[in-house]
Amino acid sequence: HLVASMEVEETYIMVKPDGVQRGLVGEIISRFEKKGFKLTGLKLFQCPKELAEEHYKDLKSRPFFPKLINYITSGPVVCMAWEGVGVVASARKLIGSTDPLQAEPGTIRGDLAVQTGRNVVHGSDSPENGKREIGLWFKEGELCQWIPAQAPWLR
Ligand code: FUP
Repeated sequence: HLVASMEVEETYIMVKPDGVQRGLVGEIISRFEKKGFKLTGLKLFQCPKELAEEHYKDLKSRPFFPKLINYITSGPVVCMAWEGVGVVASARKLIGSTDPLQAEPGTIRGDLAVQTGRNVVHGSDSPENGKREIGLWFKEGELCQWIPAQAPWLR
């Protein structure tokens, strides 16, 4: 079990349109950088409706689905791929609960948001979805594999 828990994972993190509009991009990126995860992909992107629907396909039957798609496509988002040991679950902790009013202070949503429908950031909920979502949002040449020269402990 020790070996399994040390596995390097990748997760898809996205600053949603409200985060971009409110000028929270730098603040949100900082939280993951300071934690010690490695950025492997980053871009500002206007999401087409079809991609938003594919990304959230598991929520298709939910009543809020049309509003969710409108929200995600309402302006540019910042797409990120992050890599690290245990990054999927750790990023979810840094992000906080889906409902920002329930999210703990110290988390991104707990500190920066009040509405579930405007919760500023997305993070993959499993290593499988991390891979799936990075594949959806990034083309191959857009990702970088690198070793932090001054900080090999981030590897
Ligand atoms: P999370 O993994 O925390 O992003 O939450 P979910 O995958 O359950 O939901 C995805 C997005 O759907 C949320 F970020 C916001 C939206 N949502 C609503 O608008 N209303 C809800 O009741 C639940 C989710």
